[in-house]
Amino acid sequence: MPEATVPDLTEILKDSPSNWGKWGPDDEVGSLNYLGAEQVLAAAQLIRTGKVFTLQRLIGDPKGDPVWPGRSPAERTQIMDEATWDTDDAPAFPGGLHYADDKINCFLQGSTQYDALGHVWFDGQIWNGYDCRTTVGGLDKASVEPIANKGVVGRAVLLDMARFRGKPNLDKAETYTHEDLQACAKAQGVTIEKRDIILIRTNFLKTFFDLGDKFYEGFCEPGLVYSPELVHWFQDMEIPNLVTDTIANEVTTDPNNGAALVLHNALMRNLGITLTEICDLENLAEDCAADGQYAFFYAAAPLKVAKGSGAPVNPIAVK
Ligand code: UVW
Repeated sequence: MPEATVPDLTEILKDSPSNWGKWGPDDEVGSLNYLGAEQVLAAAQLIRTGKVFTLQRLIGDPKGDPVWPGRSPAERTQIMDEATWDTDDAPAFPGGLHYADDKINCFLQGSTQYDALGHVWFDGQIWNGYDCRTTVGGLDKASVEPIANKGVVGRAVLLDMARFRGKPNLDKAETYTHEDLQACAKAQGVTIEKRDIILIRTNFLKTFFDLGDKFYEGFCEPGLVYSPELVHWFQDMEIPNLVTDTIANEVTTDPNNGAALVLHNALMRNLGITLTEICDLENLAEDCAADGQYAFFYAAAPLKVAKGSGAPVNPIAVK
């Protein structure tokens, strides 16, 4: 679609629902307010075998780190190692201590991560109506810090869209709706309950490793596609957190209007739903297919980064 004909997000989302003010004028965690002690205790009942799955991708993967176009992969630099002590000016510690040190230069959204609620906006306002100027020089409002302080714990369901569609991975620009999510859940024999954390497997990032640089040609990830009905469903279901194995959680360019990341705005900016991206759901999905248990205990807390627009995370699923 030529850019000139792409409507503004203001126009696309003019009737889209909002949760601004629902948790007070100072709220910075949005729909995570749906997760309290009751949800944690109910989720704990799903722990049956003690199987643990970590859902983060490797940072500094020798095979490459998939990132949003324009971001660069993490760079790990070795600062100290045994070679440090090959030189005469090496630090000498009493007792002969040697050690390894390193650092990473990494986009906060450059690996598996939670987006802060203030990460995206349009029309001059971020989540809860805060002025977008509060993002200048770092997020004074709705940064990742309050999410990190709260933590995310509850019942999660895995919706394996790739397996549901009978393919190893979803294709570039392939879309699905909330109705497809429900059909997938039904086929898997699991019910999506109110306040569930929703995990969606596409295995699309397999193509990053298969295609190399060609992965970014005509970049358009598969994912959920905006409709008013979908946004109402997420609101009515009180979904606190949407977790996917793609870089940006939704179809990159909406095929119906040509706009980019419409759901980032409809779900995150307007409803306060936290987005978690670039997860590795492969081991978990394999296990769910084997034992048929698609609902489980989920816990995650991004790193506490002051004013951060997001932060890396290693979520954990326990069955
Ligand atoms: C953008 O918002 C551009 O990307 P992401 O949500 O993947 O960090």
